[in-house]
Amino acid sequence: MFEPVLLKNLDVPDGHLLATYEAGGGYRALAKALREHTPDEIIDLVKKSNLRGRGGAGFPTGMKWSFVPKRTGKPKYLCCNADEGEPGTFKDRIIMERDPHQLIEGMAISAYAIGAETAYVYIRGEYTLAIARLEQAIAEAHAKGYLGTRILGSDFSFVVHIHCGAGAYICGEETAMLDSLEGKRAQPRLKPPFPAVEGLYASPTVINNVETLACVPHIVVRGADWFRGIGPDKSPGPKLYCLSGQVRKPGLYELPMGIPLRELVCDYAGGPLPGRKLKAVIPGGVSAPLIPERGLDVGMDFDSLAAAGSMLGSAGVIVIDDSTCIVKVATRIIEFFHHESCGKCTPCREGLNWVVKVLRRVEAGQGAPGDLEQLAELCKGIFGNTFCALGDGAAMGLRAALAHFEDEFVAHIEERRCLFH
Ligand code: L3W
Repeated sequence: MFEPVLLKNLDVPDGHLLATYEAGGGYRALAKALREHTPDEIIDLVKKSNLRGRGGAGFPTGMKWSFVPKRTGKPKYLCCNADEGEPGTFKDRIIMERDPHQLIEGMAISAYAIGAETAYVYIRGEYTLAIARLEQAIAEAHAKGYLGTRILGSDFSFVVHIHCGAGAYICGEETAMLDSLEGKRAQPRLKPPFPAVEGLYASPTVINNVETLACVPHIVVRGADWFRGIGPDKSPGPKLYCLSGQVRKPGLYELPMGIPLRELVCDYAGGPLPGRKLKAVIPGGVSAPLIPERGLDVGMDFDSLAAAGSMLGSAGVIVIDDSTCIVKVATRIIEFFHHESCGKCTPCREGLNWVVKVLRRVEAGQGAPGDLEQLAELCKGIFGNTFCALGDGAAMGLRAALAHFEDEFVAHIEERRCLFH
């Protein structure tokens, strides 16, 4: 049995309150970091732990922190990406609702490491309970001296502000999020420069996901070796998996990184609904290409999933059974990306518009010979040609659906109907 780390307070009554958090050892990591370690030592510790970003891309956290220039004369910022707009993803919401101090402590230690005195939590506006709980937790932490000036008697001062999003998926893309924080329309920026060098208000800015930051206090208290001992060495740690779709026991599961996808879906989440068979699984939010049933013996970690042609992404695991038409799944997903495209770059704005038109007619049984070739051509025009990962995610997902379930697309075109409805 895996002992939960990030979700250890999930079922503790009043787990969101400071008193409960302190009773479970909360804020000892911050005290230890400030008393026993220099900022550089914390960066080295996080590097040694091999912690990788839990927002989607899996970039090494300690390395990202080390890119922040030391002496620029500019303020440095920490931004917590709590936008969590990826369909099928709800892990960060649970951390913020049930254990907000875990995040605040992680942010304080991370800010100390990179030399930031100000942080923003960019939180999805629909997350009303999480917003209320975070606001309450920030006020409690201030009152107790875990936030504010000269924290715990040290030279380190740090404040956290909450900024609520207004419902745009693109704000989860880190540079669009920075534009939104600056009061502009959210559109991705060209990288480089990366935010670590030139981010919020053109100052060095580290952007980390909620779950990533929540790992930091545990690494400080229990050590880098402990963290690396959980799951694959290059992609270690406790991991939150969001299970949804056509599965018996949907919900949030904390298990080691690297657990086989089949075990996660069939053993932990109970497998397909009664009388149904597994058809495919989307392992990491709709930006991650689907994996057909025969490919489910793959580890749920960044490298194993990349080698299998998909990605861990946000670990939003969406289960699809044999009652579902993949043409319909692909059309709904591309409609989502098309709707959420910010429109800044042409391949994404025009390409997805075109893809949606073709997919809708194929889905409706009005497709024409050549439509599948056209879809493949459009994916080629989008992939790798956009400012941000939105267009790539859409193209990769559609390519996987076409590659693994071409027969369903062909049937829609040739028989002029859906075989499932
Ligand atoms: C400094 C370098 N920094 C890379 C940083 C970069 C970013 C991170 C990953 O996201 C996935 C996709 C989406 N110097 C650097 C450097 N960085 N090289 O490392 O960068 P990258 O470019 O590999 O990926 P990305 O485009 O940031 C792609 C998903 O992330 N996504 C994330 C959303 C997250 C949330 C959330 O946390 N709540 O919504 C957005 O597009 O799906 O899977 O930090 O700056 N040489």
